[in-house]
Formats: sequence, structure tokens, C-alpha cells
Amino acid sequence: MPYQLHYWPTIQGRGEFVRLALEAAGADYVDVARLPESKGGGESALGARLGDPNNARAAFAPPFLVDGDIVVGQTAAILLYLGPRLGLSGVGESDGLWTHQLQLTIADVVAEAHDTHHPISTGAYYEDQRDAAMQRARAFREERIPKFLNWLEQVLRRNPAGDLHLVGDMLTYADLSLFQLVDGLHYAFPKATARALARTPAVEKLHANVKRRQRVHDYLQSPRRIAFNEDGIFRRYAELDG
Ligand SMILES: N[C@@H](CCC(=O)N[C@@H](CS)C(=O)NCC(=O)O)C(=O)O
Repeated sequence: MPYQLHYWPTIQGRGEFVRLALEAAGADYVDVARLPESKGGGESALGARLGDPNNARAAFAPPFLVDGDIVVGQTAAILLYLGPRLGLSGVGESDGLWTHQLQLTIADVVAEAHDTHHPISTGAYYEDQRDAAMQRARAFREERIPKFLNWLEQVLRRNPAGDLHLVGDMLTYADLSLFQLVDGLHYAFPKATARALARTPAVEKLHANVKRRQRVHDYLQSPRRIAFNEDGIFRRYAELDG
């Protein structure tokens, strides 16, 4: 049975961290909400799963993954589940936990990136919170992007197995997520991200190396990769960069 990924069909969003892991592993999966309704897909299928009264453990929000009887929400928990199954997690308790810790830290910066364009309310339009967004984005650009990327740079440099991967000498979902984080930051804040990456060469190299991997490269060229847009988490508003 293919894994069923449930996520909004028109954005990369947080679903992209799961898509990348499935794609990089060559896993058999369906992106349910992107299938036509006639094939059991669409947002209605996603909504039906979320609101399933027979599931005592329904997820709060997409993304969530269905694998047989298992339904798991929260991006980092989905990757914790998939990692060992796809061969994309550090092996053993210590490395597995470290991979998960890295993912949770990446989730923190992703949430902060989201809050630059929605600092007051997720439910209100960007245009109605633009002044606060400009203040929030400035702090994110000047303090938070460098702080997170510098920390990830140190993780790479201190990895006893070398600076090509975050965990040991193998590709993990944390590497894929760092690729996606850098891609997203580069889209949303091209000037600030270029400045930060100039000081974090190992992070920049990891981004380039992941992008070159055959399955990742093929995925990025395919119609399955949704382009960044201003409905997603990483949004390009010129006034928020600098
Ligand atoms: N911490 C959760 C956040 C999930 C989340 O915020 N999902 C968004 C889309 S990226 C959503 O649809 N949220 C609906 C809501 O919060 O009401 C994760 O990492 O998966």
C-alpha cells in the first residue's frame, strides 16, 4: 500500500518536508489532495480524514500521513515515523534522537518564517498586518536567520563523520529539511539569506549537494514540485527583505 500524504494541494508548506523525504527515498506514495475527487482525492478527502469521527487520534492540521491503520500528524512526528522506514534517519537511539531534535529546531525557524508575514493573526490578511510584519521580518532577518544558520553550520562542522551531513555520514531527513529551509529562506529573503549563507559555507554546500542528488533533482524538475508562492510559508514580499 502506498503511503498517503495529506496536505494542501497548492502550496509547498510544511508538507514539503514530508514530500522531500518520500521523494528522496523513492517511496511509493500518493499526495491525496492533489488527486482528482473522482479518484478519491481533493481537499474534501483531506477534510474527511481530519474530521473522521471514527478516529480518536485525528491530526489537528495537515500535514498528516496515513499508513494502514496509522494516522500521524505533526511534520516532525511524521518524519520520526518515516525516517527509519525510508532509511533516512540516524541509526540507533542517539542518532535517531539527534535527527529528530534537528527537525524540531528546523520546525521552529519555519514557524518564525511564517510569523514574519502573519505576526498578529494567522487568520487575518497580510495586508492588514503589514506594519507589524515589517518589524517582525527585520528582527528575523537580522537576528534569527543568522542565529539558526550559524547553529546548523556548527552542527555540520562538529559532526565527527565530516561536514557533508548533519548526522553521521548518511543522508537523513534532517539534511533534506535543511535543504528546504535554505531554499525557502532564499526565496522569501534573498538578500538577507545570501548574507547569512556567506558566513555559513557548510550549510550552503549541503544545500547544493542535496539539490544535486538524482532523486531530489528529478523531483525538483517534475510537476510534483509546486513552485514557491505567496500562499505558502515562505513568501516573497520585497518590503520584508533587506
Ligand atoms: N506544528 C504543525 C503545524 C501544522 C500547521 O500549522 N499546518 C498548517 C498548514 S502548514 C495548517 O493547515 N494549519 C491550520 C490551522 O492551524 O488551523 C506541523 O509542523 O505539522
